[in-house]
Amino acid sequence: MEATSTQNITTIKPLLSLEDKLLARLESLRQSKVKSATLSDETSRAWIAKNLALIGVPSKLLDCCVEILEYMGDMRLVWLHLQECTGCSESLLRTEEPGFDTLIFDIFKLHYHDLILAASGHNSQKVLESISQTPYILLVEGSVSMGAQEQYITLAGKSGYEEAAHLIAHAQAVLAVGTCSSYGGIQSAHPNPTNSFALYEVFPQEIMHIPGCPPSDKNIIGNLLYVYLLGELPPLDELKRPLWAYAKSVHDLCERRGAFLAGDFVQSFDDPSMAQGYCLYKVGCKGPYSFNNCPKVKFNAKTSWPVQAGHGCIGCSEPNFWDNFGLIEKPISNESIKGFVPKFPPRLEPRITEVAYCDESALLEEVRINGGVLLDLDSSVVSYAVQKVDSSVSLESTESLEPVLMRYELAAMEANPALMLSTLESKGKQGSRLAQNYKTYLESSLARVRTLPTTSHSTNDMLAWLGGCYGLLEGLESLEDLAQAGAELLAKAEQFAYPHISPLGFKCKESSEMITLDSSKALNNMLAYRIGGLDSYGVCFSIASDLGSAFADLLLKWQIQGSIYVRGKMTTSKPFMRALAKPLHTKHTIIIAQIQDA
Ligand code: FSX
Ligand code: SF4
Ligand code: F3S
Repeated sequence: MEATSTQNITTIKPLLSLEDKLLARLESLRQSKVKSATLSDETSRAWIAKNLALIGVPSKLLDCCVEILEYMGDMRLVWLHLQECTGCSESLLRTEEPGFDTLIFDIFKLHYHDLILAASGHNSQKVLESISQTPYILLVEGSVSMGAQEQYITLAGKSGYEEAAHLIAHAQAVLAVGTCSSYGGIQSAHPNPTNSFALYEVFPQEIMHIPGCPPSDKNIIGNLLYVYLLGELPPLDELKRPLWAYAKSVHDLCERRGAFLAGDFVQSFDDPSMAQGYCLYKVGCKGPYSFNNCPKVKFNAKTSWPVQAGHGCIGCSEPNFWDNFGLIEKPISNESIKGFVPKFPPRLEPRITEVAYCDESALLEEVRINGGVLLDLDSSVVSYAVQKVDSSVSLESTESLEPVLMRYELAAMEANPALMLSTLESKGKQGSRLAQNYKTYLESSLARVRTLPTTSHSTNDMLAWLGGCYGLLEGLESLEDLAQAGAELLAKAEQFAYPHISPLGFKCKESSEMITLDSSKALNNMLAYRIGGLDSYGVCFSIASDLGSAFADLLLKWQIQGSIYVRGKMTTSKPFMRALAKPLHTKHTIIIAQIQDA
């Protein structure tokens, strides 16, 4: 076993660092090309240095990068307009330091862009046609009409589809600029009268997405710079967005995040607290569900961004955002989906096998011998198999390979909502402010929580603890049947009409045979979302999903081998199981274990 893993390490080629890649690329350019630009002036160097920081290239590589760009001086850019509002071009035009002119004449050479081209008519068409002799990178703004509607967008007599197909086929790289070309945008929103599509739905070539309606100039330029420097696309997420710009949510980076966590929400657009930096979730901000770096890079020469200007994020860089995020100025809720025709991607339904065992010890022996984990959420025990490694035994010996079972118990958690609330109040300024807002805005829940006894109700029964959370959110008459309240929470989670999970931040932490579900951050978040107007269905859905992710993260950290057996009432919750399976199902078989008495 040990010997094999060592062999694997030596046969895997280590991934090249960004630095190695850049140095290797410069070397190969030196051997294959001559320089076709000079960028050693201070303005160009300062600009390049600033934008290297944006895409994560260390500043010590400035000279190397300047030289690469000098070799790339013969590369041309073609910007094709299909169905769009020209907002993406407008966004780029407002770039600063250096101005747009330096950008398109010195650093990148813009060959064709019909909005700013001096030529028009036949002459502009000739400019576009002349590109066939030169290497070029294609940027496409706008979606493409297809079928009987193909002629809804034409350029010099050709359909948008024909022109795009020709240019995409011969480009060195294709960048979809804006949400329209990336995901269809407003044109393909219901009822899509021009039968328009995103580029990736029509063309087979690899296309990188720079979504946003519009995207910031920084995200357009940064990605172009990356492609010029590295000669390849940057690392992308599953929606083909570059991670350097789209890995974090708008909410993660937002300057009003502190107000969100304190439960301080702008109540309406004429509310003076808008200017005090209160959070815009209640007036519709979709920042928690939108992945983009707007708070960091901003727009219009870094002047501002939507939330700074006083309007919530509308999710403009997410697929089908016009149809999928409910009402623009209200939080998503089951109520708001009425009358909408959303285009949600199909939910991942993990392939789950059900297996019956006559007793628990038989299943545990199975896990021990064949590897795997038993997540027993009813008895709150997690058991998993590991290879026993004894360093005193030689590697050739098979004795050291006997697997053993590790056993962790879930630490008890406080399930009395009245005590959860008093803990919150004692958690610093932000916690007490949140508790205060809870009292103001969730008055009816509070009234019922106040009638509960203040004795501790500590439990490691997951469902009972969820019952306590539900009590805190919605109020609870008594502590007698917490498990019933927990089941209600899971039932509500099932009914949420949207796929958007409001991130809460549960974490599983391990220490000497115990697992502690760290819920301190998650409890604050769930209350903040509820105070901010996310409906009860949405909060319950997020709790079940986030818990599933927390357990998945634990298993990922343990690097479990083999099948994942899950047992208990939580397995009936689809949101929980989906989130648990999402990061695990490609490597593991997920099995619901039914254990009967022998
Ligand atoms: Fe407009 Fe661009 Fe939106 Fe689309 O931006 S700002 S409609 S993403 O293609 O022009
Ligand atoms: Fe910012 Fe919107 Fe998140 Fe509030 S909900 S913190 S305004 S991103
Ligand atoms: Fe768009 Fe939201 Fe940024 S609306 S511009 S992704 S803040």
